[in-house]
Amino acid sequence: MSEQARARAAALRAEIARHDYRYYVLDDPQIPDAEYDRLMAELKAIEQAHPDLITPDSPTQRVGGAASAAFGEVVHAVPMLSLENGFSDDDVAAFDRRVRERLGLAEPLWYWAEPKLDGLAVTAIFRNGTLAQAATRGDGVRGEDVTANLRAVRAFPLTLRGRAPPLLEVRGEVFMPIAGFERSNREALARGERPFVNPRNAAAGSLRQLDPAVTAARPLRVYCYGLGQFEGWTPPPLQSEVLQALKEWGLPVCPQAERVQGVPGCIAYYRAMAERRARLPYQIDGVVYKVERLEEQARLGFVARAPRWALARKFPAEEALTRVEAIEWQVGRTGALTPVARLAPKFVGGVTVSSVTLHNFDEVRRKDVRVGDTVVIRRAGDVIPELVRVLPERRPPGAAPVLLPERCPVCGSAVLKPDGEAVARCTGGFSCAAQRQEAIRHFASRLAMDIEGLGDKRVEQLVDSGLVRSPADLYTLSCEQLQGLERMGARSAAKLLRAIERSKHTTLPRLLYALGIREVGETTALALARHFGDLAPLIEAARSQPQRIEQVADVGPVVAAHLHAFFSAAAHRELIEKLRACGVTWEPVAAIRAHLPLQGQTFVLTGTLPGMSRQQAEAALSALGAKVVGSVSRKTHYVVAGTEPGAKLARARALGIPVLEPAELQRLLDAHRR
Ligand code: 9MJ
Repeated sequence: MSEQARARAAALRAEIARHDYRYYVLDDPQIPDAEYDRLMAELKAIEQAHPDLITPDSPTQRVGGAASAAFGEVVHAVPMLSLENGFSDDDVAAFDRRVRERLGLAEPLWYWAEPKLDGLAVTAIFRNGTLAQAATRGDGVRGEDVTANLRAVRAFPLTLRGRAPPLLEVRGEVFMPIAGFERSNREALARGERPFVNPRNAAAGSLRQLDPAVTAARPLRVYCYGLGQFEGWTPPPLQSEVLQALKEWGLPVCPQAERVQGVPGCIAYYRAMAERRARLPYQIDGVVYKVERLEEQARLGFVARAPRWALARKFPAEEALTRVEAIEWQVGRTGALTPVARLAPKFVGGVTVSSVTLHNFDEVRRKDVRVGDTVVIRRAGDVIPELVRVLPERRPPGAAPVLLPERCPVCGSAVLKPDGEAVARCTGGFSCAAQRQEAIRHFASRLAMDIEGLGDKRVEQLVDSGLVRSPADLYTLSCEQLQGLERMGARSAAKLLRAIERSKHTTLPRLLYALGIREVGETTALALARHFGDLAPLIEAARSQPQRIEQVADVGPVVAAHLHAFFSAAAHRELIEKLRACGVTWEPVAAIRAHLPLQGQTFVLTGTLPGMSRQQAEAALSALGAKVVGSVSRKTHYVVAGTEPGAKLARARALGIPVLEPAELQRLLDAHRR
């Protein structure tokens, strides 16, 4: 009986594989689905009765094992290249010219032209004819191991037919045909789940499933279009013949590919596919041309990440008309006001677009977008949708130009847009809910109040819990309040409170910088502190005579305007009073000046400093009183040499000037922090 069962199971497997091949590769099914299902049921029954007869490549074993927690990493033996893009007939002609020049050929070349599928690139390794490993493209060098998931795709073979090479790696695109995409979405909606945005996302999302059973349930297809590594085989001379060989081994290839000659052939193929595009069963975003002869492909090689022997001619981004229903202003973490056009929802480029960013007020003016306007919108592939232009002839009467709001839509503070800047900002800072978290993170940062342990996550927690609405609230936090937070035990609460306590004694430049006033970085804060000596005279000048601020070295009207706006807000002056009331103190600047540790020392920087920009290094040194100059002379006290130092290092050596390594500079700065 068992021998009989073994033979029947083998026969069923072969028959099922043959029907898969006829269906997915030849697109010529021989039996109705019900008959196929009957074969599968019979095989399952035999395997259930005789589990020892189960083979790994049995079609019943496409989904095996449990869902994994993460994808492993795969290093591609042959990098997975991307494609150079072209957008016009001229780009195609230029590509063809470059190729023929490199090859030294005058006569027209043959190309293999194929649709450019919009899915997810994968690579699959067959060892001795059995699917052994599959991976995504990733960054082209390393991808994710999706072996279990590709095995679950019925349209892709587990074993190759005929006499396949002992090692064969094929590359192709996993995609979801439009009919399957629409069916999946109808089913998702019926279950109350969210539908996929487009077939491309559907394919990528379905293959990158930690549970292969989910992948198995999705109507995915694969078309192979190229090779990775192989052994024990000499490929035929032409790309089209390679694909024919893949097809004979049972791998699905795109049936709409063709051999074309020269630029006219390429352009005719593009036009024909553009015309057929809407009727194709799958989504494409262009066509791909590949030099037919493999030997010529090898001679051409590749540049950066794309082969010189291929070009993707992309379809133009799809455009559509819709109406602007409103223009809203969003306030970002840094207070930048971004105008957003709300649109009558429109399906374009594979997604429904219902809003587009207008970037900034200048852009609104330049395009003269108004509420009620009919506008052209555009979206290509992955790209975010954009508003191309307004159709002025369709403007409704009375549509008024958009005005920049005078008040922040979130907090009601004044909005400031300095002359010559494109971005308008809310001046609310800490008092604006949109900016609170970022403002407090900056306040606590190392070069500001330097509160150790108060990073992004903690600040988010403190703000979200409502415990901290302004920096002054940090100084009234209690141990009990902190311990009420997630992942915060008694010890870490006490540690954080100690760090907050330590930050109370600070310096004027640090405090000024911590306030997060636009354009007031560490260097400007230091210059302001030195000029005004204390906060009160600076506030006084900022409020009543901002032009006086422009007398400070390196400070111009923009900084003066920001200081004016900041200190004109009562909330900010109250904040400073609260900080003072909570015990925050700062040394008067005259006192700092008297004992600046590097006063009178001259530094020269050369090369790249790891982990620190040149500006940061200069600011840190000048905060300690040092002068940073551009060239080495006998008067230079120290030269700091990073990686790849210039001639300055040689000159320092010649003059016998001490040279510091980056680590030594860091130690020096750390020793004098605050
Ligand atoms: C797509 N996406 O359809 C290539 N592709 O060739 C086709 N992608 C490709 N070829 C080399 N048809 C790198 C990528």
